[in-house]
Amino acid sequence: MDNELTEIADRITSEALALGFDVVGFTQPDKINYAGAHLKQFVAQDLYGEMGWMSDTLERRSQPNNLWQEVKTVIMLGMNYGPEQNPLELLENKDSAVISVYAQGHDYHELIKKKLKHLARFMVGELPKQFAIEDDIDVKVFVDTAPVMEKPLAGAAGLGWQGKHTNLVSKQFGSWLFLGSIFTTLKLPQSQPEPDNCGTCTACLDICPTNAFIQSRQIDARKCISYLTIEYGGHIERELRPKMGNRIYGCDDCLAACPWNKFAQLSSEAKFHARTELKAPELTDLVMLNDPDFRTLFTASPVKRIKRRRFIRNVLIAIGNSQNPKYLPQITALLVDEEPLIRGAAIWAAEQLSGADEFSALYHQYAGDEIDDSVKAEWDASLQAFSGNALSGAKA
Ligand code: B12
Ligand code: SF4
Ligand code: SF4
Repeated sequence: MDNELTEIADRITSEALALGFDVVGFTQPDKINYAGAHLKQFVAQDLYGEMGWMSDTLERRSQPNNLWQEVKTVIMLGMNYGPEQNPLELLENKDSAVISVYAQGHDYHELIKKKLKHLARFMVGELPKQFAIEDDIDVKVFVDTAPVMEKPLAGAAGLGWQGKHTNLVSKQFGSWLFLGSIFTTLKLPQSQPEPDNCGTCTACLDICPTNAFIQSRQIDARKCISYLTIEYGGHIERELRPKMGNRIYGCDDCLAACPWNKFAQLSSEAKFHARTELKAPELTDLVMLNDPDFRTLFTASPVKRIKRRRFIRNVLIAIGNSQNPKYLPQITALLVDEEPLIRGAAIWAAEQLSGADEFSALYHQYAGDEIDDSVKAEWDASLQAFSGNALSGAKA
């Protein structure tokens, strides 16, 4: 019987690899009981910001059996999305934007979900024909947005270990693995978990531009640039804006700093390769995108999800960090954009790139007509920054 279960697991593995997954492992739902306590701590400390679904789904997420009572085995699958170029190199050109590696190609949710469903159909339809399985096989597939703790499960299933940056690191693929899972009622043998191979290294914690790590393996999502640029829908805190540099969608710094990336390889999935126009697009081209052009440029890309409003906010922050006054005419045009979020970011960008007289002229021309309170507050904060700096002689 045990031999047959091992054969079934091997058959699932070979099918998954044929479908394009790079790593596969098996674990049982009770192997991550420790993670539920950490998740509860994360939620209790309010580290999740506006991702309200984290507290809403807390009980279901904290243990796979709370999500689905009947699950006996969790199959964890990983796809390598290793980039061609070290993403840290792109941070140097302040006039081009950096989109995180995972979003430079095709949306992984869609692609992985399709493959997971394929594998699930194989398990339900083909396995019973090939093996003497008495009970019906039931399966559910999950990727990313579902209430599943993918990283601890992947660690338990031997795909790698949770590094100090909290993401799963693999000896073979470094930090560049997307994760997905299949829950099944079939009881299968477990894989050997991978031990923690971080040792005394702290490269990922040290590199974080916003100091988002409270300690090793504990992130304050509210400070993470990935959260700020993708999940957060408001005016980003003023102190964090300069630290964002030219990162306009997500951030890869902690991932890219990991020494285990030395064994990483370019993804074998062509759809994950960077689209040329998304590798290092010019800020000047991005900032003027209207809604239809934004949708066209980001067709099938995860970037589309944040809509033009958040996207242009992010681009304007990158422009504010460029130290290049050539953008002032474009910024000025956006001071009257219909979106308050965009007007607010345009004010901050104008503050960064103009002198006191120029800013004062903009203030007198536009601030009086502003009707949104949050944008009025941006005008006031920028004006105050000028008067504060004028006193210290820093910005005039
Ligand atoms: C919410 C979320 C985010 C949030 C929060 C990030 C985070 N680290 O939790 C934000 C928006 C910031 C984010 C950013 C990113 N994300 Co994200 N995200 C998720 C999501 C949906 C849930 C993660 C979660 O549950 N977080 C809550 C915390 C509590 O969980 P945790 O980190 O697993 O917590 C463990 C440790 O922190 C530890 N712990 C907690 N407290 C304490 C205390 C002590 C004392 C100790 C010792 C340990 C400890 O125990 C916990 C359990 O093991 C998952 C998909 C999923 N369903 O799992 C993707 C996921 C984690 N994201 C992913 C990616 C790729 C990213 C980015 C790289 C994207 C980018 N380039 O911008 C960044 C990386 C930022 C980073 N350093 O984490 C991938 C990671 C793949 C991998 N190899 O691990 C996932 C798995 C999506 C996927 N299906 O592939 N993400
Ligand atoms: S993704 Fe960037 S901002 Fe977020 S924790 Fe990592 S280095 Fe810090
Ligand atoms: S950079 Fe160092 S500490 Fe961070 S995950 Fe990689 S090995 Fe671990």
